[in-house]
Amino acid sequence: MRRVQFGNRLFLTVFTALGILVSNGSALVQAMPEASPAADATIYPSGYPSGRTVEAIKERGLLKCGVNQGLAGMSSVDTQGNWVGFDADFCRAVAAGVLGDTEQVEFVPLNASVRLDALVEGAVDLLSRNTTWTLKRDAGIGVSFVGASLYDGQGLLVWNTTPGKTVKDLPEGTRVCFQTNTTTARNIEDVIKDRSLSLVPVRYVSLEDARSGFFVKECQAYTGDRTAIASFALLEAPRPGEMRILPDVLSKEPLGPVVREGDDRWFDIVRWTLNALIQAEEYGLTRANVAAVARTATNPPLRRFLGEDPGVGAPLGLDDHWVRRIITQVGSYGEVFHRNLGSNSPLQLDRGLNELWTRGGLLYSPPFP
Ligand SMILES: N[C@@H](CCC(=O)N[C@@H](CS)C(=O)NCC(=O)O)C(=O)O
Repeated sequence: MRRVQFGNRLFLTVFTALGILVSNGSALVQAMPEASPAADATIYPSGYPSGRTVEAIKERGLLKCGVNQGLAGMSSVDTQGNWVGFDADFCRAVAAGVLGDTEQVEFVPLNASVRLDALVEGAVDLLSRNTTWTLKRDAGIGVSFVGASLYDGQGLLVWNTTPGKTVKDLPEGTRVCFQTNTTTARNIEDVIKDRSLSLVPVRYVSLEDARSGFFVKECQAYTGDRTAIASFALLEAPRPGEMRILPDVLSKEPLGPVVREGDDRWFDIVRWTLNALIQAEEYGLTRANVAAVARTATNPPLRRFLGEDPGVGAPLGLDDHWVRRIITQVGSYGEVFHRNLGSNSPLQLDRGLNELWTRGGLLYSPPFP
């Protein structure tokens, strides 16, 4: 296992300096022991070694899941105080499979700058937070992406007063606001260079500042993941009718769940949770029909998938009903998508690439046993 370079004290300092703790009762701080020279030597400050993530989750009866602090559609707190969104539902799916209940999640809100350090340091078991799978992240810093849960791409939001049909028509000197410590920042800088565009990058450390930079018209454009800017334009902007999203897709942004490197069992559980959501949709299973389908199923792989016959749990050290619980409590991939981002949500996003492979999309689960 690779040793993690981030010390406990550095971690606390970073978190404090960036002031990320908007969580329910500062859960993150409570999860961390006092910084001390002894604790500095501890790789995982929450008190468990890599390789025992599942045991630690079961002992505490809670999955610690890192999510966005507030990005409607992906993860945000609703008017009843519940975390909702596509990424939040993925946390719930993992909890349903491993712990038996979607309620057994502690949502830990994390900003762009600290999200991966938080995972490496053990403050969360899983990061499910609009995070793009890249080589540099997957191979370089002690974390592993289990797969892509949402195929996104980078886009541009502009005020209607800004002329231009696509990025290349934007007037010389157009100022573009964005958040640092994201793939967004690297991409826009690359695009400007590669296409010799005369756009002016305007960088902000916090999302709040980047957004308000755009709102108060310090910038004529804002760039980010297309899902995020759709959410931002429709649900957060004070005057949504006065802005538009350009058709450009500036990059590939495969967003996916991330785990700490060094625990293959945990990696497999999270990866196969994603596959289970996709496979459930391929079987046509929903929260509403899963019980009835299980009662009448004759197809052997489907019977095993739903725990009617044994086999789906043992390779992961789980019981044979883990997949069934996910579908009963959270639904299939399609239900999660539609509820949070698609036709049953205010965002009304198309499935696009996030359609099953059988319908021309990229979602493909390897077979179950
Ligand atoms: N997918 C990109 C961008 C992710 C990202 O953090 N986007 C920003 C802008 S929409 C965000 O969600 N910020 C929220 C925050 O920092 O609290 C990445 O992984 O770097």
